[in-house]
Amino acid sequence: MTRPFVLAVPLAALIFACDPAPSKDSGADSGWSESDPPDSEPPDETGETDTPPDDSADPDDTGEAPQDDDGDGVFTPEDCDDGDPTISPGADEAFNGVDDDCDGQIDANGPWSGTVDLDATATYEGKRYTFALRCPVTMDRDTLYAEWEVVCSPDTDDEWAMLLLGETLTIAPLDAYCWDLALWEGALIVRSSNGWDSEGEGELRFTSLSRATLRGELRSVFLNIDVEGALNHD
Ligand SMILES: [Ca+2]
Ligand SMILES: [Ca+2]
Ligand SMILES: [Ca+2]
Repeated sequence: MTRPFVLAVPLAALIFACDPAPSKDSGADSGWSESDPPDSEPPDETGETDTPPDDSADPDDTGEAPQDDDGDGVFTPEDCDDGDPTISPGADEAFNGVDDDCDGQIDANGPWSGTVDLDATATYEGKRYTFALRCPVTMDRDTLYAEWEVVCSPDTDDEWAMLLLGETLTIAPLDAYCWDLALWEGALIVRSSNGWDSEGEGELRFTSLSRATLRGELRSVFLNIDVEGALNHD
């Protein structure tokens, strides 16, 4: 009785060592494993307790947690530059080529408008004629590019204005590129609807993020023009 029983133990141990998985299908020997003294615990419970710890590590990877790496008190994504504490919503916008207040606009880009006063003196056949006009200005600024235009409409009842200036007098920069964030300087062109044009010098200075001043002058043998006025950010 005792010898066959002792020999069965090492054979069963070899089967489990070579093939650990198929414990379910070894039902032919189940009568032996349940009655054997060393296997006192139920086999089903020991197999299931190994899996739960693996599931607890993964689930919270998809959401991005708000961060405030630059310590300015504004968290992402509201902070449009979380590497610079001087940039956040509510910060002061400055002429620096950067969107400081996270409003999507660099400095004071976008549309501007205003008016300039134009004083023109024309010399024609030995006589001097003076004209004073108030002209609208429009500008579209994109950081270092400020495309602006002054369109003057002289009095159509003034025959000398119609003859010397034309119905429309347009003033614009020849090159609208600003080399300085707060200043444009360069040549401007004055065009008349009468068919003539002439060049002068101009300056557009951004005195603040909401205001700019425009000055221009044209000096020729027959016509002197001074332009001065202001634009405001729309
Ligand atoms: Ca921040
Ligand atoms: Ca920031
Ligand atoms: Ca800025």
